[in-house]
Amino acid sequence: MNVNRPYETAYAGMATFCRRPLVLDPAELTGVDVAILGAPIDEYVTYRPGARFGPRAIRQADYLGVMDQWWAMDVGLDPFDILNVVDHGDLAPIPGYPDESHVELRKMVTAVCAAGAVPIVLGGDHSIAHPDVGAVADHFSPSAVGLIHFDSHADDAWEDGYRNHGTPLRFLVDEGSVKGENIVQVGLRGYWPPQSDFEWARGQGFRWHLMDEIYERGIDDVITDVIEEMSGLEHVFLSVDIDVVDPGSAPGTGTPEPGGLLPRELLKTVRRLAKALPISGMEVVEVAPPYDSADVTALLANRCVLEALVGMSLRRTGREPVREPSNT
Ligand SMILES: [Mn+2]
Repeated sequence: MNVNRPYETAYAGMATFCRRPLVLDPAELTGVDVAILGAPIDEYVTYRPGARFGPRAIRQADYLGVMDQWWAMDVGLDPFDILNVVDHGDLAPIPGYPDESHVELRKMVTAVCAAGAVPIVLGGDHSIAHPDVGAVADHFSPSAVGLIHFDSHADDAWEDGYRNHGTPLRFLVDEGSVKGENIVQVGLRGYWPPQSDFEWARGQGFRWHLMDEIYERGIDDVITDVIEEMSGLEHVFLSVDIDVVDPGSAPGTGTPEPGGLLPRELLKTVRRLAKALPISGMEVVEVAPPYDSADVTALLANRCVLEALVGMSLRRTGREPVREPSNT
């Protein structure tokens, strides 16, 4: 037994995302394909706080630790064999000053884009979509960025002009970062926002797929439409509010709305979208560990990022998914 071997277990040592190398200096991101960073801020929630603890929980929600190979058995590849993925650490939040934190986050995401890497941001409340998507849109301007938004809430509310986690899409459209016609929303349900906000969004050219439509048609057909709706765009940002998933499966979130997606539907969908579309940025937000149970929400967010990496790997290699053959 070699007692000097390095930490290999998931419960020992420091947790970066899937034990990827920690690269804090943006100057060292050259050659990196994907940089994962945390945005531990939640001052802009309208109900229960706690998403500031999301990034740490998502990194820690991993029982595998150090492995030579992350074999995606449903697909037939190891994403870390194909993509150079690093953990870029966390935004240093300024507690109580979310606007200042947003400014710093925007700089951080901009630096990742400038290095040629795809930023994947672990939230944090959903107000961070404004700096996250805004930075990516600015970087690629004048080329348009499309936004696929998974959420139970539309997050494009007017709210008398106030910023909160229900208004980032309004800010993005009003400032011209993303055109309404390049936004597609998936999984909306419940009782918020009010009809006037849907009227505004319709006028801006937003498209959306309510949960009721997904029940009736099935997720795969709806996502085929989403891919079509994003066609022609060279850059797509994937924004995943974990509350798009049913709170029975993702209770660790601040504003749960019953009747959502199944975890497997979200995971398969994210993989499919990342294969089909040019993902230039992503965020997984609203994981609030204080309301979680047995880490299931944090683990789902962790795997959501992992499936995006698998999809991006398929796209990079031009491969079709090949399942590990059954041995029956
Ligand atoms: Mn949201």
